[in-house]
Amino acid sequence: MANTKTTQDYGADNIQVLEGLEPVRKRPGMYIGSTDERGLHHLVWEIVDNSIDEAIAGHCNIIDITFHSDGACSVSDNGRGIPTGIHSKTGVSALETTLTVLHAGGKFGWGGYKVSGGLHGVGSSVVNALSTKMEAWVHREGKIFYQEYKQGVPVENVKEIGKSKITGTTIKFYPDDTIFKISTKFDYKTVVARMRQQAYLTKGIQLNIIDERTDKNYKFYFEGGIKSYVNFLNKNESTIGRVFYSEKDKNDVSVEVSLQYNREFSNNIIAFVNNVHTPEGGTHLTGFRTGLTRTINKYARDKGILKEKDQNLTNEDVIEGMTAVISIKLEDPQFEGQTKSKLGSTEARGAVDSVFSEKFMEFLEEDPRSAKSIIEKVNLAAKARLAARAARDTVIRKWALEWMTLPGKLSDCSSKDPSVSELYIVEGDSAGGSAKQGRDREHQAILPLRGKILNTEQARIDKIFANEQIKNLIIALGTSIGETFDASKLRYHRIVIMTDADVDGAHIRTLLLTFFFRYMKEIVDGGYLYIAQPPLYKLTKGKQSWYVFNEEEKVKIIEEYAITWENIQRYKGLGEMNPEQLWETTMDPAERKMYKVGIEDAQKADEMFKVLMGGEVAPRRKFIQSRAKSVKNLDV
Ligand code: 0RA
Repeated sequence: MANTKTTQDYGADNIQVLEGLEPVRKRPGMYIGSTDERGLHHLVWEIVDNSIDEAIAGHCNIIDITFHSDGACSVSDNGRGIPTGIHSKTGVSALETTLTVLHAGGKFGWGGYKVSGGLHGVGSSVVNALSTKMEAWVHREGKIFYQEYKQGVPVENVKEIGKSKITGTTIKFYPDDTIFKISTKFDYKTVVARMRQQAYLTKGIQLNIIDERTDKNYKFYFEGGIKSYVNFLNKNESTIGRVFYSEKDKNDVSVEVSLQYNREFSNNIIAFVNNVHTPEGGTHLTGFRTGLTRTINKYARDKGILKEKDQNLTNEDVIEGMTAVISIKLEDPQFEGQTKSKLGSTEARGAVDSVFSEKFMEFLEEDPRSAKSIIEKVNLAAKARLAARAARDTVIRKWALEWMTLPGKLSDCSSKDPSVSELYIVEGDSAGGSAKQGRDREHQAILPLRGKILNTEQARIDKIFANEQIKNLIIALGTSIGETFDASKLRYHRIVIMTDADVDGAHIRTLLLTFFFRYMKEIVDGGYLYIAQPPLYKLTKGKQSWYVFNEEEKVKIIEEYAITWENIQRYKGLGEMNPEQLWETTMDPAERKMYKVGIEDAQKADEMFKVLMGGEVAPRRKFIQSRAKSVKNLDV
């Protein structure tokens, strides 16, 4: 095998760098994370990232990603073409080396580079190893070079197959179904979403997705790069001031920042290192926050808006309602934290702080209208913060005694062990009554909610504290809220939202979800939140009866047992069920169906909540109109 030959022929000092591909096939998860659909798509990202690197280096501006009808994926770029000359260390062509040798680190002696894919850049050789077949075409020096591989092993040497007037690289691969047992089918939507993000992050690049299996295609090109990204993120918001954008290198760190304020209270700051999202933040984000806070304070003070010496805007004030994208590129980034997605490189902090502060101050000076509305916005946030703190202190003081006692509405369970305790949040007093009688008293607590709870997307924290329904809920949960929130004090590890299967029920459920998303996200992240699934119908035939949970099931049973319509009982609300029925169908752990609430796509959920619950009416109307038909199934 070519790989074995390399290590033997070129000495021990190369062994650390060069390794055969056998370990990749033995333990694919170690290289691509998993062998499910995620891992499968990882192969595409890996190959595309290499072409994007060529674009970042300034040598390529078009990348085609094609899904062929025979199951292959190919990626073509118009870069310089991977060198096909003999690599001095391995004695084989650079092309073959790139595609057959596992890179330790990812940097290569022949002038290769690796900027993108900081977290997953394992190299094209890994993709090759996990493919039944791979083919490479290189247009370079007026010629076309070609090589084919099977499971990572070259079929023959690189050969010349023709002449060419262009330059570029095409890699085509067939994922191995003995490795990707679940599926080898690439998902168009997943690829489109990823390529959209990559296109934003690489200004001026054109990404074409061509799906020959379905004849669909998609083109991405954003002249503005991350500025276009900020516009996209703010598309449903009422914005404040113009979009800020800057780009500059400092001490070998390339820094790109774009931002714009809107009227929301929350912020949406997304950071990338070498085109990889860093949800845990890190030094680049710290640099941005410090620079932002200092610059706005200085500007406001210089302009006489902040008068008293000790009056200062906090970071919390200046990021309220901010949409920002921070994208930095640096060589050899260091990551830390649990998921290794928090940037630790110290040089990033200073570089982002200094580049951003300088350019943002220029922006404020040169665009006084934007500056004025931004300062007004952050000043308002500061005022609200002080007022909210005062109000909260008063409320908390008033509550201090109440915190000790559980709300009278709550029918608690006898177990004090959170891991086996459940809290049912039930719509209305009558359903609450049934649930209370039907429940397992040892493990199930019932909290009835009367009427509508507060729309927490629009309300400030002081209002939330004053709302009776929410107050009961917070006390029952035991965690407190806001700065004093403590997930370890949670009294129930299953919190079940149980509402009627009608529009009102859906509304209350959405309000509760909004509350948890906004103020107790850890409860969602921790997997503690559930939605109960009460039956829609009860079907009876003679002495037999069935509870059914959806229309399909209903039709099936009706046809099977020839049930007549007069028999069919539709539950309009939970209150119509007696305690035994409620227990049997919805609360008995052995029989019930529940949906676990998770944040599959936090950004999407956030957008959805904003559209549905936020202050802007137009996007909500648009959303509801566009979904009018499917709104019945609005299960968030
Ligand atoms: C290093 C050097 C050169 C080209 C590339 C890398 C390269 C790699 C990939 C991977 C996918 N597409 C690519 N395109 C180019 C050539 C250096 C030179 O010509 O001087």
